[in-house]
Amino acid sequence: MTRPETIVPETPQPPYPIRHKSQIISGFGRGSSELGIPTANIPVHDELNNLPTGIYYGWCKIYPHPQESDTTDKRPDGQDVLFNHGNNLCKTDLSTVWPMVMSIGWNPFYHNKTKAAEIHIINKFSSNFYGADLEYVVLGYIRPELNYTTKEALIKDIELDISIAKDILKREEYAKYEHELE
Ligand code: RBF
Ligand code: MG
Repeated sequence: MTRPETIVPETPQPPYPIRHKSQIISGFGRGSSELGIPTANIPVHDELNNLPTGIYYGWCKIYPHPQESDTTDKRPDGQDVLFNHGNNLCKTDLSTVWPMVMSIGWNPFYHNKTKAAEIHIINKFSSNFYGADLEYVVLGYIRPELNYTTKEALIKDIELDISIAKDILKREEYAKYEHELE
């Protein structure tokens, strides 16, 4: 399938806005290391599970998880991940409402066996924040999940998603939802 054109309504249409707060869980660890596009994985709760698989846009905010000490968790492949629960983030990282893109689905390029929901925050952070809480509001749909013949083609499409999301979120009718998370 070739990438279909993104249709953007004047204002977010039902079922959007979809707003939630979830704790970041460990993913496959590929976003950062393989694609250079880190994603915060979150549980696929019912409201996300009911959406068509694909790529979405919206706003999000990070909160340190109310827990003082670091812990470790295991990735699906058994590798250990350090959970700092967002305690290392600076004031600006925590007070900003960030633009985001979200992927919900099976990652056909990687043949995942379970459905994942992942948020890429459009900003360069100096460290990770596994175990922190993410509050997010999903405002619309960009495109379906696609398969690719190369990793570079997947990265190129994700970069286009990011640029589309940034443009949409600048529009007044979409920008105003930023204040719902403040
Ligand atoms: N994976 C796919 O297999 N196909 C896609 O079309 C696809 N689109 C994505 C779009 C965005 C904005 C993001 C953040 C991720 C996307 N992914 C896609 C998921 C990607 O494969 C995943 O983030 C990494 O494998 C890390 O888990
Ligand atoms: Mg991830």
